[in-house]
Amino acid sequence: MNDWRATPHRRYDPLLDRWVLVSPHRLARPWQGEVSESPAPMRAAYDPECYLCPGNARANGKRNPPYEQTFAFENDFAALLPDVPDAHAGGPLLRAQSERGTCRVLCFSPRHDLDVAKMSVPQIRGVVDAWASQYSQMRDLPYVNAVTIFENRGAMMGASNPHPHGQIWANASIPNDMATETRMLRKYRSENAECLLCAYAAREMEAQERVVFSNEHACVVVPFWAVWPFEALVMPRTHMGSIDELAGEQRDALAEAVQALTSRYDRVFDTAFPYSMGFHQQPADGARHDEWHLHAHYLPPLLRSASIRKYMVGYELLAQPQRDIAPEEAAQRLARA
Ligand code: H2U
Ligand code: ZN
Repeated sequence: MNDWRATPHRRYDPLLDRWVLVSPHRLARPWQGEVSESPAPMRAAYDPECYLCPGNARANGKRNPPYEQTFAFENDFAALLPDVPDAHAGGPLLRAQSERGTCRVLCFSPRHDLDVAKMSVPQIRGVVDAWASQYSQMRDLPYVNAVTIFENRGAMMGASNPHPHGQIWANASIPNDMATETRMLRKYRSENAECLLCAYAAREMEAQERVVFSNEHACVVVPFWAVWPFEALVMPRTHMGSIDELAGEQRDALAEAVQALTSRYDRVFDTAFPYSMGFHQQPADGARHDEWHLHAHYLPPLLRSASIRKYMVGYELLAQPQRDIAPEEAAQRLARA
């Protein structure tokens, strides 16, 4: 049997229909880039300068209410706008079309210092409820066919403010990854008469090799085809297409899974682990999507320490994703953390 942990190989990502190059032997290479890390400064529970703290003025002068749990507002610098004239440019080479949409910001907590990784499960449950209600509201906007819920954590991932918050973008066209996953989930279902992620979750639960955490209704794995060193996939263990479909105890279970994963992340390198995370869910285009299985991807860049990250550069940008540490090794480090 081939030793997948020691030899270069490639793994197939059945959700995005692409290959990932895995080079687990490479972590032994010499590294002179390490920089010593000073611990992140402690943050106050309230920052009078923060544009997301309760009662404060935002960059455009609007004032936040004195919110006590979560708070959602229309992004003042939204990438998508609801009122844009319909326009197309045709031809095989210079194609373009206008795009309608709306963007919101969701503050997870009134506390400036309370990251998801430090929240209690009931507090994260409040965030899950806010994600679900924002999802339902934005999905029902007349021009919306896709809703993307995400969080950028940490300056390394481009977060503009340390106050715990995420974003939700809703737009008229189906984004690339949602389109690819829809195609792949549909194909798998028609060829195998079962859901790709129901089958995958069951398979991982049986093998236990890449499971980071699980409870009755949710599981967290480092996917077999992970690209980022400590990438994780969070899945409800029941088949459903979108986050609003989660029943009460499934929401608690998801909150517990998010807590288990993010707190482990912070322990791996004893730092506020940066990541981008987001939910993939069925297109909100009014069609039936029995093939769709809600899931969240966590994509953290750190590789060896609080300051040494994986770069997606030459080969990754120009050929295909590549990783060093084996997904099984990453899963075990996270499970143990
Ligand atoms: P990020 O940290 O992931 O960039 O999200 C913060 C968002 O908050 C960002 O999209 C918005 C920015 O446009 N924002 C406001 O809507 N109002 C403000 O006063 C500042 C930032
Ligand atoms: Zn704040």
